[in-house]
Amino acid sequence: MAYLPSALLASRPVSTVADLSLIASGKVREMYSLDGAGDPCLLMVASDRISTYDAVHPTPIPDKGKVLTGLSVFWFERTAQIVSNHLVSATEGVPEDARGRAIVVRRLQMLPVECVVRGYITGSGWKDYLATGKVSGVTLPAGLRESQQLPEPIFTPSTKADVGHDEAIDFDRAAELIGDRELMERVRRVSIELYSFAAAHASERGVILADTKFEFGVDQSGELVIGDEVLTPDSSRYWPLEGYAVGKGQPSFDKQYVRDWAAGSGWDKRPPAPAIPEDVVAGTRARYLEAYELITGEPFQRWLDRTAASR
Ligand code: Q0N
Repeated sequence: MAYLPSALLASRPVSTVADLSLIASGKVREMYSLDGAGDPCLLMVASDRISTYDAVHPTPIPDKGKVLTGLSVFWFERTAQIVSNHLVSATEGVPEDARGRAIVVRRLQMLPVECVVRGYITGSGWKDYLATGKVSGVTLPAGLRESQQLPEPIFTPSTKADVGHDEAIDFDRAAELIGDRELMERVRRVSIELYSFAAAHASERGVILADTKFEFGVDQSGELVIGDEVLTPDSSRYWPLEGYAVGKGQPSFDKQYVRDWAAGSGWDKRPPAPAIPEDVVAGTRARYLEAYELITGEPFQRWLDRTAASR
């Protein structure tokens, strides 16, 4: 075998995700270790898997992972003036078989709190409001109706429950969990600023950003950095402005085809989720591409070209 200097061996680009070690996995995404010559990095990979009613379907939605990754990168690039983020590269260091649906990120120490911002009252927030008049300890005005816009965006943190759903917590509990009240105050301010920035952008394009979830970490120097995916349809509720009306639940921009089909399919919404028919897959894929192009104002093909392997 030909001699290769060890420096070259160590930095040789990985050509397949299969060669990496998995360090964390979610329902539809994976995180791999990617420690090359430089800083400790990770590869965050978005799959084409889709979940509805908290269950993952066995049928993928082609290009969903690329749409979500492209949207995350779009928002990372446009919100860097608000807060630093973990994005390192969407090209260099991304294995060829993950191009377009993966990014190299900085390794952070993640804060154990999910940072939810709500501009509209819906989902678990609506349920909590009906039961208590509050969401995550934030008292809301009486008489709100489902899907109504709130007087101002609210920060409603939650924690990952051991099993089942995230658990709403109040600000004091969140501060306690991260052990630094000043840092938690910065997290809240930054979260609301990110939401407001993105909601204003979306509304110019005929889309309501009802709510969203951020995950933050700190880097080696202790600086606050936003991680995970940001402002994607998987981490946010995007509603078409057209047809929006208070007093009822709103259709989801991306998953409504699957939910409508599931409602008529006889599935009891408990795992395992059923296979998705071809026409529903095609309609859902079209919605993801439409969301990408609506929100970014750019053709999806430009993302594919930008991230295509050069060899
Ligand atoms: C990290 N998660 C949870 C499935 C799990 N930049 C980072 N550094 C270190 N750890 C993490 C990140 C990030 N982001 C976050 N697990 C590890 C959320 N997901 C992310 C996608 O894969």
